[in-house]
Amino acid sequence: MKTVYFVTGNMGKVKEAKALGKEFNIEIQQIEYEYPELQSDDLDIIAKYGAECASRALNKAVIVEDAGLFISALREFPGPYSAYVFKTIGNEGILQLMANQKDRRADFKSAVGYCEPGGEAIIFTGTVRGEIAHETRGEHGFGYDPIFLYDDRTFGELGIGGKNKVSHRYKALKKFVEWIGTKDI
Ligand code: ITT
Repeated sequence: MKTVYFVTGNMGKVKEAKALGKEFNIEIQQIEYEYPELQSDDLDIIAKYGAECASRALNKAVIVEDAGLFISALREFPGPYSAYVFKTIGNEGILQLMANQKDRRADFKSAVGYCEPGGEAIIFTGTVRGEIAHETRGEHGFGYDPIFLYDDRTFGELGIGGKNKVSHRYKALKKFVEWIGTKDI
């Protein structure tokens, strides 16, 4: 079985990646290492730089992932600043910003960067369209999951099984594992 090293401090991401790994017969192992995060509006650029730094520092082939919530009515806020905004204003803050908004469309986006030491990163992306709920719902997941409505349920209500069928992260990681499956690594 192939082993893929996922550099992240986010256990929610690790659980989802491990569930996908089971499905595709790939072992996902977490490495906790804080690689530098570029300031950019573009998740691909952040993931590319992060994967290159992490693989060089750890001298290993690794993946990193950068993800974010892009809300249409807020002109794509919080986007690449999603981690910081979650830590500061959180879901309640987003619900307040959206209180009088009719347009509730939002996208979760994911960019997975794979890099071998000294090499250039390859990027795999995934997006899921949903809506911002009017209140938090559900106990599963992490981050913005309780306010992200997919059809009539939030990701917080869906749990990993349901979320992994449709999520941004699942789509990006699936592209990656399908690609790595064809490589002799
Ligand atoms: P690492 O960088 O260590 O992987 P992180 O939590 O800092 O972990 P990001 O920089 O990608 O990850 O931050 C994205 C933030 O966006 C994350 O902290 C969550 O608050 C939110 N987010 C991303 N994907 C999400 C998802 O699937 N469900 C809910 N919130 C998500």
